Amino acid sequence: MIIKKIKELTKEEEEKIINRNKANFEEILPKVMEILKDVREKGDEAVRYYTKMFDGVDIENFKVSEEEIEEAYNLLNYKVIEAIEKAKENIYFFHKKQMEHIKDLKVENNGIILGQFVRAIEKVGCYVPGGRALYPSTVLMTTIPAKVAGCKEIYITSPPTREGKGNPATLVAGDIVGVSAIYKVGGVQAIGALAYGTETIPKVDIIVGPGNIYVTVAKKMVYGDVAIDFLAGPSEVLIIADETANPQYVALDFIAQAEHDPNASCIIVTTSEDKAKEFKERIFKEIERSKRKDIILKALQNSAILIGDLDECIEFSNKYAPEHLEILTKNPEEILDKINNAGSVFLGEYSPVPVGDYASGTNHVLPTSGFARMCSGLNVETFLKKITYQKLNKDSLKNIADTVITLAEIEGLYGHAEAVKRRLNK
Ligand code: HSO
Ligand code: ZN
Repeated sequence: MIIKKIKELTKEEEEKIINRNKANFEEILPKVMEILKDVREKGDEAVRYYTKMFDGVDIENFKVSEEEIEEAYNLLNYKVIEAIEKAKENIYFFHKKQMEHIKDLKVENNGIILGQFVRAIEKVGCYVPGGRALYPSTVLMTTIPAKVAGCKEIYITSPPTREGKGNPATLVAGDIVGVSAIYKVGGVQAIGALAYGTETIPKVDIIVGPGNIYVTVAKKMVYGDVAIDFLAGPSEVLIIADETANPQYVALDFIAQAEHDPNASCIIVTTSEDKAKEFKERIFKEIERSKRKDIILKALQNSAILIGDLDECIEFSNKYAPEHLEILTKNPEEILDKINNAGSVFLGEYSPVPVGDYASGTNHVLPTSGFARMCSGLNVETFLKKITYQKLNKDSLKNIADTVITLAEIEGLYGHAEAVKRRLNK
């Protein structure tokens, strides 16, 4: 873990931190393409073959049955079910508010009526990871915005266990939101199935949700056949901390991110050199207590504690464009104005990232690896299209005719010009 003044970082050190997790897509691309092609050509048969190969289980029917969902409810403690319900309520609340801000548009310019209306994407595939990252919370975060947007069909795919079952919490979360179907399929084969459709798994219009590097490359490759949300890599946090920040909280939030993934990246930028030392000590103390010590120790290699004045800290944060940004300073709101790049921001010492991960209502599917420079996290707009329209009459057509005809002729598209001219007997 680098501990240094921002100003004293070498170019290489800075690039290593900023360009974290630039995944080597080329290396795994041939394998991914082969699986996608097989799924496209052979459908369920290929999905079954790769499920056997990667998940080690023979599955005849991928679709989760009603009995399996009932069984899943019985396996879960009622407290878990209640927590899913409560989180669902809050996530619905926030995403419904987002939806209230989306309005149709109708204006007039020089007699031309111009408008825009909003429609939901019809069929959605939500990828929910299994394996090390087993996230029933991701069911809520991917399906609820689609529901609120008004998508008609919402499907979940998630890898099966070794016993060929679905994760009980994933199944229950899907049932509580009310999705169209859940399929026990993961990996590249799931992305292929959703992109091209198989005998049992429907072709969708958009695939969303995080996954491992294979899933991510697969999403990149099917883009065009379907839409995708964005490419999500290992989780990350950047914490801006001044001299008022509580070192215990900083350390806990650092660990809460690092425990996700050996490739997770945790950056602290602080105005206080003394605090930097304290943060480091606390972090190492907490690592000793952690159940996921091995993962966290690996994540330290992609992590750093950097020191600078507040403006330098903010500038670095904007350059890094973190998935999660925590602002632990005296007046966090004052800094918010200067934040240009971040997936989601957590203000003040009582707003740890895990609250947003699970239950406050904002989405946890967020752009990583610097993607927050040009991309938003999952939200209702991910699932909406804006369709524009116009209506002219003879007068407004007359008014604009010369402009259109001149531009059409300079492009050599005389048919375009004619479509206007002949209406006006020109
Ligand atoms: N921090 C993760 C989301 C998550 N955390 C799910 C716990 N479960 C990516 O935003
Ligand atoms: Zn998390």
